Amino acid sequence: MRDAVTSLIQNYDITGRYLDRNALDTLKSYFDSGLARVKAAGVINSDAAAIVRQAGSSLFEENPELIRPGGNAYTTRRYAACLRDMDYYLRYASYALVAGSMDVLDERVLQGLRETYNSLGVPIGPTVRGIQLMKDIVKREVAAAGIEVTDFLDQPFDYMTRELSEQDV
Ligand SMILES: CCC1=C(C)/C(=C/C2=NC(=C\c3[nH]c(/C=C4\NC(=O)[C@H](C)[C@H]4CC)c(C)c3CCC(=O)O)/C(CCC(=O)O)=C2C)NC1=O
Repeated sequence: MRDAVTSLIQNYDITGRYLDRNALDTLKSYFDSGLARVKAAGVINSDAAAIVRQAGSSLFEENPELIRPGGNAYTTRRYAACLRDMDYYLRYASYALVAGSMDVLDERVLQGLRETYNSLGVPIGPTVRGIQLMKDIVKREVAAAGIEVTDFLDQPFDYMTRELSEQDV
């Protein structure tokens, strides 16, 4: 599992280069946003259960067929599995925010996920919508906490969305 710094060092080491202007700019921007990343993870941590619950309610309001007979989140077990998945996405998003790298998402969350979902009939569209709803809530809460540098917030949520939605060619 890599973070912004180890990824960069690995890339430069492969070709035996010193850290050039580009590398230093990348590092500077990561460290400049460091405290804000940590604070954002703190906001997520302090309200994770409510974020998941709220995003889940909105998702089922928008897509009531999911929790009706025949829906993938119908029955208490599958409903709980769905919210548990949302909780995974939120927790790993908070790790990726702090790491400044999406590597943890590739390694721990996304690998084989689409295949698993396809085999269980878990619909990707609404899953992605759930991830986006959590993103919106997190952005609101982070802004409300007065954290200023926040352009990194979308990244992990949008990354998971993109990777999950990607079509096989
Ligand atoms: C940390 C990385 C990680 C992820 C991401 C993960 C996902 C994951 N979600 C699963 C199931 C599931 N996932 C869902 C999710 C949903 N159904 C819907 O209709 C909604 C759109 C959506 C919620 C937003 C459901 C309902 C199941 C159970 C499906 C079944 O057993 O029939 C399964 C199958 C095994 C199980 O039930 O536990 C996995 C592996 N597991 C992991 O270890």
